[in-house]
Amino acid sequence: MSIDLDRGGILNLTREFPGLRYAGIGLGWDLNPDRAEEAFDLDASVFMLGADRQIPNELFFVFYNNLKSPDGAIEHFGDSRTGEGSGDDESIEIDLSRVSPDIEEILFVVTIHDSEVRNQNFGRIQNAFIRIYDISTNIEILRYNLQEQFSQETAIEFGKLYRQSDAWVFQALGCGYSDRLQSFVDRYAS
Ligand SMILES: [Ca+2]
Ligand SMILES: [Ca+2]
Repeated sequence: MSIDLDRGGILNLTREFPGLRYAGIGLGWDLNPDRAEEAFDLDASVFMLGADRQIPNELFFVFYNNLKSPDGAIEHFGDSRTGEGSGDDESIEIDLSRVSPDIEEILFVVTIHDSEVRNQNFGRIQNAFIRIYDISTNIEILRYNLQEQFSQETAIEFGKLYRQSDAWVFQALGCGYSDRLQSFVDRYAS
């Protein structure tokens, strides 16, 4: 049965699911119905961080223009331009066995494309979630529905995977920022 996490909640994936190798990360969101006519494009991105919380090089920043990490561990599937539908809007696949040993943390961020130009923020988004499923069985392992009310935020860290001894642990984050994607690149590639 899938485990529901609240903000800040953690789950030790390796301990609870020892056989897990291919993890699917599904991220979803919907527009508030009253603004559904508007062009509103959310993008999921992944930062693979070393012990210094920096990406080893720019290729460890996986997003719509760099769909695979250089260690072959992560592949980003699809760029939903609308968020239509209740299932995953964007998804990422991870082969946990192939993550570079230099990588200590895998951070999942969702940003609003052209938020400044379009004057958009997460106040108009509802039903946001991140979930993890086992790709080999298609069974959902955990889900974090972002219950928090966001308003001015234009970027949200949905969650992260991090190493703890020999295990991978997931933490639900739900941390909002008034940032563009470039601000995250600046922060994690300084
Ligand atoms: Ca998108
Ligand atoms: Ca959706």
